[in-house]
Amino acid sequence: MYKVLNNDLIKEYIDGTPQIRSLLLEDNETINKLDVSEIGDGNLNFVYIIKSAKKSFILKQAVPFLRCVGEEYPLSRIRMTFEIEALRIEKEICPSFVPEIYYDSKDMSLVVMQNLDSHKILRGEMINRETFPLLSKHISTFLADTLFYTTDFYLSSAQKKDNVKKFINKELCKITEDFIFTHPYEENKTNEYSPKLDMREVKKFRESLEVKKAVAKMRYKFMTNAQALLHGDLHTGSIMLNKDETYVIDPEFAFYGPIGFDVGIYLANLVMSYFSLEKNENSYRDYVRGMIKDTWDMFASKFKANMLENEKKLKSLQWNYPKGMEHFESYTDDYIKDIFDDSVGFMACEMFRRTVGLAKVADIADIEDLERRARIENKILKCASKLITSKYSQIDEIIDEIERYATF
Ligand code: SR1
Ligand code: MG
Repeated sequence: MYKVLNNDLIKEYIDGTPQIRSLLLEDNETINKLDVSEIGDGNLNFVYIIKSAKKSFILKQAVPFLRCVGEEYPLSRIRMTFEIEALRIEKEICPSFVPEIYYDSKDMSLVVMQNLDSHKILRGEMINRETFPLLSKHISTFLADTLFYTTDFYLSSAQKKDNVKKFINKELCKITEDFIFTHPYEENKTNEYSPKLDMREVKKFRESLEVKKAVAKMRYKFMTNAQALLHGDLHTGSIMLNKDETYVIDPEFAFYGPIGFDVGIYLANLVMSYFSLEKNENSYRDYVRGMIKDTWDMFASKFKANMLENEKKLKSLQWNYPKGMEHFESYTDDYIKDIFDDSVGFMACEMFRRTVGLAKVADIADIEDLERRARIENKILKCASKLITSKYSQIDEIIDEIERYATF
């Protein structure tokens, strides 16, 4: 039966659950030998690290409300079931980028997994100006593979539809629909503005026909375009890494949606880190610019390779004629261009919501000089308005645009 755990109840729970007790303790050892601490700083769940002399693991539990708001915002615990199912699929596709799961309980809405104790959260690492030479290679592979091997291009028609049904993640999709695509563009009590933010800038994008129509289009795509199984919340707080390894965590928002959503959310978080840099941080600026470019370029070429390799294997009748592969390649290029356009649109939506919505990014929210913070936020809002209302054909144009708005 479900109950919300705390430091003491976790020990009792482990004592009564042989599958996880045996990971930590010998039969004759007492549960008091365990060290339990809550380390969660996310918006939704509670995360504990549990250590014994021999091992440690992470226990993550969903509670029946939204953690960052409190019990007055009920949220069903089913999100943990989506997280567990998504972790399993992602692990199968990308074993080296997804933590090991040791145990799960849908009744208790919890998962017990690998403690990534030699890894840190990417957002914090970027705030500390750390660099990771393998990150873009790893993340672009995670994106290209999870987002290709869950599409209709790879799965059978029936399997894809079963997956779509399995991942009808109504409540967390509604959170995204509200907090990314709705509330930031209206007067809403959940919005939060930094004290010195120029509210004229907020009014401007909220009352721009072009911006409102473009956001409405992205919202509708998010709700209807079931292309692939998305992570659904791939910001820099959902990645743990060190110089050699990269892990993607927290896929509770997983559902079948537009591929550009995962790509765009990740890129937007790099862009916001870029905007947060000080004038003299030239080399880190080059590094972040390189991350944006490499992530997109490597994602696009790996996704294309997946498409072509798979089509060759299947030799489907549709393209089985002398110029067929050439035509399929051209179709693939068009498909990837659509993903690019979507990624830019979703990137802009994430920039708006992290500036005026409830959930901020520490890269900017932790800037103590409030005048400087507001100046950066104004630039982000202007840049997001431009990105979402313009047409681009390649990533370098996006990077140039961002640079123009960041104006150091
Ligand atoms: C209101 S919940 C805020 C956000 O936390 C998660 O990480 C998602 O990004 C969600 O939109
Ligand atoms: Mg999360």
